[in-house]
Amino acid sequence: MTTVEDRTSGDTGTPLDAATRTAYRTCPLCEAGCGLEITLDTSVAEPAVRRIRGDRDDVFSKGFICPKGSTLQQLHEDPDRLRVPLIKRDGEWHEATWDEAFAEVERRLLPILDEHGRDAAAVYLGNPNAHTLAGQLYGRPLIRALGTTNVYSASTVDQRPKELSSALMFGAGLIVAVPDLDRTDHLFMLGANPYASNGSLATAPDWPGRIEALKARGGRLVVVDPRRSRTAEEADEWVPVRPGADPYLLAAMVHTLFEEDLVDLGAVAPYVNGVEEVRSAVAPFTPEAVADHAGVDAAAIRRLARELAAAPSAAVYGRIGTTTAEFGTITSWLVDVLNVCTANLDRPGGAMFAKAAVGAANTRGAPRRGREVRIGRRHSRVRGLPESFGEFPVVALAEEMDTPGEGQVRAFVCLAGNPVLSTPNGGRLDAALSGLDFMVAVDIYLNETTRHADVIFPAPSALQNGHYDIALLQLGLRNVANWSEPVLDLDPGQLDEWQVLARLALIAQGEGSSADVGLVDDLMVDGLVRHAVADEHGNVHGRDPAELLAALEPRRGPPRLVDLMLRTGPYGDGFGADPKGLSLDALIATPHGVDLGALEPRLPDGLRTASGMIELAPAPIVADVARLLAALGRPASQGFLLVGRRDLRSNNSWMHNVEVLVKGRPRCTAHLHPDDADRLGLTDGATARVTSRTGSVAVPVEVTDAIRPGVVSIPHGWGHDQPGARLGVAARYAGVNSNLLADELLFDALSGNAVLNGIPVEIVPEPR
Ligand SMILES: Nc1nc2c(c(=O)[nH]1)N[C@H]1C(S)=C(S)[C@@H](COP(=O)(O)OP(=O)(O)OC[C@H]3O[C@@H](n4cnc5c(=O)[nH]c(N)nc54)[C@H](O)[C@@H]3O)O[C@H]1N2
Ligand SMILES: Nc1nc2c(c(=O)[nH]1)N[C@H]1C(S)=C(S)[C@@H](COP(=O)(O)OP(=O)(O)OC[C@H]3O[C@@H](n4cnc5c(=O)[nH]c(N)nc54)[C@H](O)[C@@H]3O)O[C@H]1N2
Ligand code: SF4
Ligand SMILES: [Mo]
Repeated sequence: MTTVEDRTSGDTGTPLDAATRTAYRTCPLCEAGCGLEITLDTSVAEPAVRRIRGDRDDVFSKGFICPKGSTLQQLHEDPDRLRVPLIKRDGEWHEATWDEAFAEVERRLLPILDEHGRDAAAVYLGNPNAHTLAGQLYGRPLIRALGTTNVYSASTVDQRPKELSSALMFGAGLIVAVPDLDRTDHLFMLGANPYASNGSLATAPDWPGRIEALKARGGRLVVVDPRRSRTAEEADEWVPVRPGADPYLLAAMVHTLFEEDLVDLGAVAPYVNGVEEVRSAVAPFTPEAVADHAGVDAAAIRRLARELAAAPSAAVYGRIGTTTAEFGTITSWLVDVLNVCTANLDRPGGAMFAKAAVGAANTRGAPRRGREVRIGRRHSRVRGLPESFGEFPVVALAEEMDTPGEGQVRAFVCLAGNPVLSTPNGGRLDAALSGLDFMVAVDIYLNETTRHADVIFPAPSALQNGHYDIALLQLGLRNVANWSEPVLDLDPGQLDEWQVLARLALIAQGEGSSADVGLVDDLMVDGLVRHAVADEHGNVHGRDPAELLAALEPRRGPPRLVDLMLRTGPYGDGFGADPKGLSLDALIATPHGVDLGALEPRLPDGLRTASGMIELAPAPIVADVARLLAALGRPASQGFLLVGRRDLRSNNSWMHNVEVLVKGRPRCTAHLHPDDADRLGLTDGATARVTSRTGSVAVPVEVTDAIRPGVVSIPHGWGHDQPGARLGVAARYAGVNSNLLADELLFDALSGNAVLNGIPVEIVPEPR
């Protein structure tokens, strides 16, 4: 019998007797980027996937995959996956040709922009944009073509605070210090559960294996989490912090370092500004002052700080539990303050910077030269929330749609996103979407969000796409480069996703719905070539752009752009300058990837701040510390605080239509501590009604002592019982939308990031 476990470890037990072909592809589902070995049956007219398992020869993942990796097959074959464009007329969906669908966008979108101005259109970029070449490369040109300032993305329900603190401290949003997991002696982790998530903002396959190796070599793992997560189970110490209180814990740890004279900047000392400002900023946060608030006693806080300082090497790492919080930016900053102040920044075993082969800000231009990072250059119309990195916080999206007046959003372009399930007060957004004049989506499903669209363009399945992790490899725990060729052809007449984005851009620019996508593509490559030859520190400085463009022939689209970026990147062949260097051809010849080595110290040259220094005390963050201090005086909430969690078999909102992943015990449940359950009269399997300011859900309870009393945990991405969605499997395992409870009024003031953890809720038993 083939069990699910067998299957997901990659072995279907089916003998591969037929004529087969083997393809290799990086899994695009999460940030781990595992190598997949995909066997195709070629004895049939349409090559069909027979088996997907971990690629044992992948230079980074070495055969590891999680249960999701092999489901690229199920996703590809899912009968609910959209394959042709859809147009909605009088509430009914009609299959359309590509030309008809683009014509419909032109016919309906342009008059809205003409009448109400460019800002009348809003764009939302969902998470998969970071996992597709189309999204990574052609999303921005579409935004530029739309000319709207109403740009939103999943980044403000995710990592924006870390991008902001990193930009202010090191010079760019993706110059993020990652824990050197494979060499560290001490990993201090907050708000992350890589046993479920496989790691985030720290790219490496097989976090579980790497954590086990850490333990095997005598290293120490401390996990700070209100839940005793799977990762906390593996830890030497679990610190059950109160939701949202990480900044108090960290500030008191920094305070302790100063108080006990343990601050040691190590090798980066000559490049650090602002140490004294940090000392005074954390002065009020004594361990005694924060202990109650943080839910961690003062002696433990001091000990945690001393252990961090004493470890031969250590890395502090914070993830979604720390960024989707009221003081997300301060917390993200304090994580790196601790790394710097314990001599752990930029050294093996500490927190280091990748040297990516493609696209990184810290491999371009002059060493130590960068521009001032500016935030809040604009403010949102209704609530005046600040822009960052060219985007408004997504907590402002619904109100921009449902608040009448000059500048109201009337049209919506949703690219690979499901904000009804993934952003706060999903109920309000759901209603706001139904009031729009026009919406267009690019997606693979007709789901809770895209059901509101007037036109949906289908994106190809991952097996039909080429792939390179431009963004994620900038956060690599090792330097690697890996290109994936498309495994299967596009369907006859089907457009690639980049072509869809390019055609939408051309429509928005007024070029017409049948203009040639080559226009957008050529403009992109021209721009990149011009930048490359102008970079005095690059490997093609001063070369003739025409020569480079000729050498990139005959490729078009993402392969051409990736080839250019590889060749002009830090390991590139420089179009002949270094014949052994990287190019797309070189990567195609090495389908298991190229290992470029362990992380190496990159400072000070890798800094891109305006000062050329590490800014340990960025002014906007230090100013915000007053808010943190003020909140310390706030009476602790008496009710419950809602936090989320992830499950290994789930991926945000969109993989619940894969039967092998969702079957079995229900995963959308509320975790409650036994003491709380007793007090409320709730037992395992009973239904609780959980209510916040914004909404209410009825959800089955799982009683577990793996959670701090006073905290309830419900995973996000569920609630698939919406009429009009076309998700046959997911509807049978619907669950509830936890973001009906998340409140759009709760956000990190500095970054605008949503608070998704630590939401005040009430719980009562639901009568049967
Ligand atoms: N309460 C709570 N809410 C959260 C979080 C949390 O921890 N708690 N986490 C937040 C985080 S970290 C994130 S990243 C966001 C995610 O927020 P979103 O990006 O809005 O949501 P996803 O569920 O990732 O939805 C992705 C969409 O892209 C579609 N899709 C999948 N592959 C492709 C493709 O190749 N091309 C195209 N065009 N579409 C594709 C899917 O069908 C789906 O509609 O959710 C956030 N929301
Ligand atoms: N299987 C799976 N993998 C995924 C995803 C998925 O949905 N499923 N999503 C992907 C995406 S988009 C992302 S961004 C990453 C996220 O990757 P992770 O950050 O590792 O995400 P989680 O597994 O949700 O772990 C967050 C932890 O924070 C804890 N937490 C909640 N509130 C607090 C708090 O106030 N303080 C502290 N210290 N901890 C808190 C939660 O209990 C939880 O254990 O995962 C990626 N990988
Ligand atoms: S860990 Fe992530 S990248 Fe690796 S197989 Fe699973 S979903 Fe894919
Ligand atoms: Mo995310």
